[in-house]
Amino acid sequence: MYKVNLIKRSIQLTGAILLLCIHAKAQSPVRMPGNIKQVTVSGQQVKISMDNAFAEITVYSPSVVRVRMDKQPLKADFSYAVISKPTTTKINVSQNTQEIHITTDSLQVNIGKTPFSISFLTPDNKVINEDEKGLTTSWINDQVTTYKKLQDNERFVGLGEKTGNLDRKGEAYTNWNSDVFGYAVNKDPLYSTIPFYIGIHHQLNYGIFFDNSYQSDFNFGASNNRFSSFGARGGEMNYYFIYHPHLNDIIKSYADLTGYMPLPPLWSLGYQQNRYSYYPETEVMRIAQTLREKKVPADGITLDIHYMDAYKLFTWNKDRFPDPASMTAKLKSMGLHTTVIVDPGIKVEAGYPAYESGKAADIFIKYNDGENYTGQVWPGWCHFPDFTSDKGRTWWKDQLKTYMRQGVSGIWNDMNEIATWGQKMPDNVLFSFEGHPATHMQAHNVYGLEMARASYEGARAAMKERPFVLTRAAYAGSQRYAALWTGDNRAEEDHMLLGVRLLSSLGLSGYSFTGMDAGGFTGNATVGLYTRWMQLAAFIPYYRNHTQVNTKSAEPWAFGEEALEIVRNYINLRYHLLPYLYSKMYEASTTAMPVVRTLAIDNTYDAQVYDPQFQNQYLFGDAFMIAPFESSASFGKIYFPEGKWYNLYNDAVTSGKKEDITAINIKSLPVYIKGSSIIPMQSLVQHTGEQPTDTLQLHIYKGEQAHLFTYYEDNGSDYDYENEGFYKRDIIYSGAGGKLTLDKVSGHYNSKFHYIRFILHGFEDKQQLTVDGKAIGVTATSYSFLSPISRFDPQGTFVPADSCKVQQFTIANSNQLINVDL
Ligand code: NBV
Repeated sequence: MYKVNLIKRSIQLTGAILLLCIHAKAQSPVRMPGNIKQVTVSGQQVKISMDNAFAEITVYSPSVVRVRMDKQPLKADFSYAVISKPTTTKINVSQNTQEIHITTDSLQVNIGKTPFSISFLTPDNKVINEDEKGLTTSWINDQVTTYKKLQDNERFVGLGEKTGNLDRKGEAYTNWNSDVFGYAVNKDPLYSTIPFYIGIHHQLNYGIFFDNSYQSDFNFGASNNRFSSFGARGGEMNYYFIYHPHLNDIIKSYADLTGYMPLPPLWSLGYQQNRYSYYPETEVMRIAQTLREKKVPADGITLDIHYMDAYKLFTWNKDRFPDPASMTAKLKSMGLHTTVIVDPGIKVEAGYPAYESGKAADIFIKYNDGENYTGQVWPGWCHFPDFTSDKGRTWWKDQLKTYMRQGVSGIWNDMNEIATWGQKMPDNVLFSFEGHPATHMQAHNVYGLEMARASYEGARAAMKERPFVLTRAAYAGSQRYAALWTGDNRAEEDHMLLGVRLLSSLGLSGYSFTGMDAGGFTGNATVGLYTRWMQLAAFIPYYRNHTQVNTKSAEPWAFGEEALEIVRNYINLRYHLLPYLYSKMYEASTTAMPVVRTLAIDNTYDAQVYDPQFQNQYLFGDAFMIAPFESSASFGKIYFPEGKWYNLYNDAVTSGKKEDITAINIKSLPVYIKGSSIIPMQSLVQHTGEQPTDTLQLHIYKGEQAHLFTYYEDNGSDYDYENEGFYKRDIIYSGAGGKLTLDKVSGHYNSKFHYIRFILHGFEDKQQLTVDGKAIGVTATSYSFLSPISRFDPQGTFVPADSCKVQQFTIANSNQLINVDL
């Protein structure tokens, strides 16, 4: 009996222990991938099965490797962001019991087998990035996260439109496109999702693009000292690892995956006057005439929601705008292009043509029971087009044609997060996702991207000229279709400075055509803040002044005569700089090198550029360093990175790698030119349709470094440039050697400039120099980038602006090689 009992007990005990073990294992709410069980290599791809997960590692190029993982076998591949396929790359794959080893010419990938973990190394075995052992990739229910070891002194930059410091170390962020009216300077998330960041440590840089459209979370060592991580609330782990020694190449590889911006129409780089809202037509015309009378150069006027009849999309309020086509024509004859706002909400109203035709075409997003989703926004209760279906986009493109027929040149996509009153669109609303239905949870962050796509493709198809398309919400890839502005900021000093960082971060994230509401959207700017912000925005690609309904007027003349003079000076300078800016936008469209360039791109390992007191400084293109300060500042501390820097206004030189304190006043924004820069400029015009004089001014700044500037010109309006209808030449300054070469021109467009005036800064006084071996006379003159200002003179006469002592000479422009010995 006793024996039987003992046996029974021990059986019970073993059972209990066994149960406990099973229970403990099954109970961990965090699911790990486990050990690798099977490996299949096919071409550039390694397929892996693990105890609890599946993975696919694909080499896209020597520097780009994609990692996909899921709890179940991987589904068919699909992305709204990525438009490229792997390029044929020489790789080598080997394995032993411990690990799989993949090598390319630029990178080694080591995949640990027991358990799964991945690390990326340079060819000479330096760790660039590695999974945090023990955490690697895991799932909590449907949420998937990858944890990377936090490297010593690691920095993180990018992640698109994100508040906070340039270096994001210690911060965490969420991506969920949100309508954030009058957001706080530390608000997160804002309107767009660009899940791409760059990590920097030990003189190594890498990029990670996490392509997952669900709500995603990034942690750069916030509340922990162990890892950086990225994860999403659904979908698969799907990231691209990019390694290059230089940040610009990392950004370019990201653009190779997600696309480049199209070359914008030249007019969209001119100044654009906005307000919520200009109406009726007489008011629009008054603004247009005042711009011209007051000699404020401008190229665009934007119509906000009040142009519509009761906010109904694709309609005009006929009392306010009786004949839109004739109004846009009148504006065009004055050199002003019209942009109209479009919101995705289509009012549910019997008889309203857009509603009826949308219903008939069955293009609205729906609940899972098939009923159209109805949400409330400007016009009242609305349905929303499904931009994730071809049918939805085609319907939208068709509707847009009305605007194009009426002479509209720009489409401004607003509220496309999707924003609805209450902002909580139900999760069980379904989107087509190109025929593979997805819930709102998966589709939310790409809705803005696909709306921008439909608007771009629609406008492009309906007009001969290039359209201007603007968007508020975005996902990675939106740069292919639209410019982006940073939404409803506030007329406050720290918002102006935050705006600069948002644009710098967007630039790091492949977005070059960006801007912000200069002057601030909510509230009323002080005269100083308005003036400073408008100066700053002259050095931002999308130059827009905008303000909220019921705020004070914010046109350049609304802040008094002095502010007008100063602001006009900078708008003038912007127009003088159009040949430079257009060339830089061309560069961005071909290399993704941003136009608002944080100093971290060229000075990645210089700790000073991340210092919060210097982090707002940026380069506009490659030549201008802008130092933004609060408008009330009378002194500012500036950091000059390596190189030689000229004060824009008087050519005073500061050598690099040092801080300097400078006196600041509101009449001029602190701007410095990097030694060796090449800056093409033109004479003043009131709009881009007006011809400048036929002389291109080519400013050359003496420096030690060699420098190449690609000069680019075309007709600025249509697609002829796709058939070589451009005028392009490399201009090379040898630096120390003192030689300047204008390479042979490529393309068959005739430059508008028949002469080139060389304006030399910092060169010795010479009476002559040689061009193509022939001596040519040089004149010493003074040169001012700004016009005199009356403000500082109590007598009312003009006080001359600061000027630079330069040397000038002019030659006839020729398409052949031109050699100048400086
Ligand atoms: O359409 C009105 C505004 C627009 O002016 C602004 O630029 C957008 O960001 N729009 C938001 C709608 C809501 C404003 C409170």
